[in-house]
Formats: sequence, structure tokens, C-alpha cells
Amino acid sequence: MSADLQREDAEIRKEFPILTSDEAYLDNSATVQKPQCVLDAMEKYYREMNANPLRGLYGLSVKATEAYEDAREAVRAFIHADSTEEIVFTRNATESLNLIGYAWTADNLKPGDEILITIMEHHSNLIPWQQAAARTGAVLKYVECDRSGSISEEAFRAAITPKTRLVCMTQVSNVLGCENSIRRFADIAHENGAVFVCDGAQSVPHLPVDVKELGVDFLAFSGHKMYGPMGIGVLYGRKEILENMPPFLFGGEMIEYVTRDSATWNELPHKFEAGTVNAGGAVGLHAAIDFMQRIGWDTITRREDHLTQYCMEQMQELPYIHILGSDRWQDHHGIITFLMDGVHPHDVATILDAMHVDVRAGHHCAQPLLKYLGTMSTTRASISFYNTEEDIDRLINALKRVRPEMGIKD
Ligand code: 7TS
Repeated sequence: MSADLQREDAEIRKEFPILTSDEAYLDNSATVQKPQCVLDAMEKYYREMNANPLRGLYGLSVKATEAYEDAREAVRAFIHADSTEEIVFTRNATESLNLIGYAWTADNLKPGDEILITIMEHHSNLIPWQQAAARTGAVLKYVECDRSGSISEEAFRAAITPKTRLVCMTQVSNVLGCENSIRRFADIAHENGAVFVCDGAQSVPHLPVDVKELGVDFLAFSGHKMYGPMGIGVLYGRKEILENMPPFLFGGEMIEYVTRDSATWNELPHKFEAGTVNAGGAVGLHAAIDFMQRIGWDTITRREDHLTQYCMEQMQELPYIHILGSDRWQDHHGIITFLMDGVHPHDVATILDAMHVDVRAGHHCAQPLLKYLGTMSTTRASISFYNTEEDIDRLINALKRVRPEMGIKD
């Protein structure tokens, strides 16, 4: 390892109080660790400016409102949306997708309409559509990928029809790590008159995302996967579409005027933010965006690419390990999901845990995908730019010990 890389590792890791050299945290697709600057920003918010935002006329409430709205502007700029009216704060990507699942589908789907999703969706971008289909009489259809995770344009064109009203697709798969060509599929969806929902939960933390370049109508993502706190998420929606949608939740702050029998709705984006908002979370997310910009995409992608290659090439040397998806590390975005001959994925993860390597085992909330790939459960290592070659060495050494621990001789 070069001295420069070692120096960079040390500089980055000192920003994260929870990271130690005794443990390799490789469950970054589930959630990432938080840098001190995010913890500080949230503490400062609660110490110095906490009040219920958007309500009071006194100084503290104005400060809280400004902090909350500044966070919205930071998110807007980060994903290159046109207006803060298009940025709705939610709890997480799941809630963002459910918001569309209720509010958009209510007036836009009728029996026989089609919703098209892919076989690689996380349950959060699948069950809301199953439920919307059940409520409205629409039909849920799937487009499949090949074993490397690639969805061909032919397969997509064959699955989309004039009845397709909604297409929902993840940008990066949380199991295969592959990236879908969102622009291409969004254009085809629009040619067919459908609205395009992009699940950005696994892409926004790892690649520069520009909603206008992607050409999507909606983008959902979570703060906690991009160095922010849990409990804050984002729904981007094109203004014309959001304007024509009814609210999702009803109550305080989302109204304009209320009588005994009826109510009118607040302007965007507040129409979709009922009740007291998570201002502390939004402030934390703002600090996380500032942090990512300070580190810079060049550093983030260079380090994540390097570690993905470093990890995959060593895993590919082990004949008893089978990586799901593409053989090319370039197609994995730091997500390496695998099976080990003769050992259950949960046993792999438990033995790794004993060696202080944190990975995830199970279905990764993508049961239809795992069934399609002919398995029920897998083990997954997932990388952040704050990981190091040492973390990967620790993983590889631990993987080599799993089968002997289980009494399997090579
Ligand atoms: N979409 C994708 C592609 C995801 O990977 C996840 C979470 C979600 C949506 C939902 O995000 P949430 O913040 O609302 O829960 N993925 C994972 C995972 O892979 N392991 O734990 C959570």
C-alpha cells in the first residue's frame, strides 16, 4: 500500500469516531457510519436553535425554519433539481416510495393499467406497487435482468405497453451492485406516456446524481445511507406532477385553510410534510451533503472503485466463493454479494462476526430477485470510501477461515 493512500485512509477515518482498526465495517449498503461534523451539526441544532419550525414568529423558530429550509436547498443543489418546491422531506426512501404509492396512484391508476418494475427491486420499491395494484385493479408486471444484472432495452421494450402508467426502477441494485441506464429507460417510459420513479437509495450515496440528466419524474433516497442520520429521507418529484397529487398524510402544517367540513392544501412542498418535521435530521443531512462535497466525488468514487476491485479480484481467486451478478468489478458499485460452497450464508456472517468483520446475510429485502437467481439467502459485503485495504484484507483472511471452521477440507 502506498504511503499516500495510508495517509489518506488515516485522514478520512479520523472523521468517523465509531471506526476503529479492530473492526471492518462492511455493511455500508444497509447504513453508513456518521462523521463527527454531522453529529456536531445536529447537536448544534438542538443546543442553539431548536423550536418547532414553520410555525412560530419568534427568533428561535425562525432560526429552526431557516436551518430546515437551508437543508432543503442543499438537497436541491445536490441532485440538481430546479426548485426547492420539488424536494419533500420524508423519513426514508421507503416512505418516499409509499408517498407516491398512495398519493400519485390514487387518481392515476384504473383497472387494467400497468405498473412496470424490475425483478431486482428492493421490497420498498415493490410492495408499495403490489398494494397500489391491489387497491386500483392495475396489473404489476416485471422486467427481468440477465445473470450479470443487465436489463436489455429489448426486454424493457417488450414489457412496456400503452397501458403502462408507471415504471419504477432502482438505479443501483442493493444485491447485484449493477447500475441501470436510467436515462435510457426513463426516455422509453416517457415515449409510452408513463411516469418514471427512480429508487436512488443505493446510488445517491455513491455517484453524482442529476435528476434532470437522468430524466426521472421521481427520485427517492435515504439520509442514513449518505452519512446523514436515520429518520430523514427525500422525495424529489417534478413540480407539475407534485402539484396535481393529493396529499399523502393529513394534519398540521400541510393545510392552507380548514373549516369544520373541509380543508385546502398548503403549497409545495409543505403539502406533503404533515405534522412536526424532522428539522434536526434535515440539518444532519445538510451537514452530510457538505461533508460529501468536501471529500469530493473524485475521492469517493476512486476509493470505492479501488476497494471493489481489490476485494473482488481476491474473492474471485477463491474457488468456493461465487459472486452474484457481473464478473466485472466495474459493475458492482461496492456491493459484493456471494455464496460460499458448503456453508449457509448466516454461518458465513456469524463466523466473520467472530473475526470482527461486519457483513450482512439474508435476502437483503429482495426475495423475488433471490428466487429468480435460484437462491434464498446470500452474504453481502458492501463498501464505503472510508473503508481501507486493511478492511478488505481482514475480510479475505476471515473468508479463508470459514470453511475450515465448519470442518470442511479444501
Ligand atoms: N431501495 C434500495 C435499493 C435499498 O437498498 C433500500 C435499503 C431501500 C430502498 C430502503 O431504504 P430505507 O432507508 O427506506 O430502509 N437497503 C437496505 C439493504 O440493502 N440492507 O439494509 C437496507
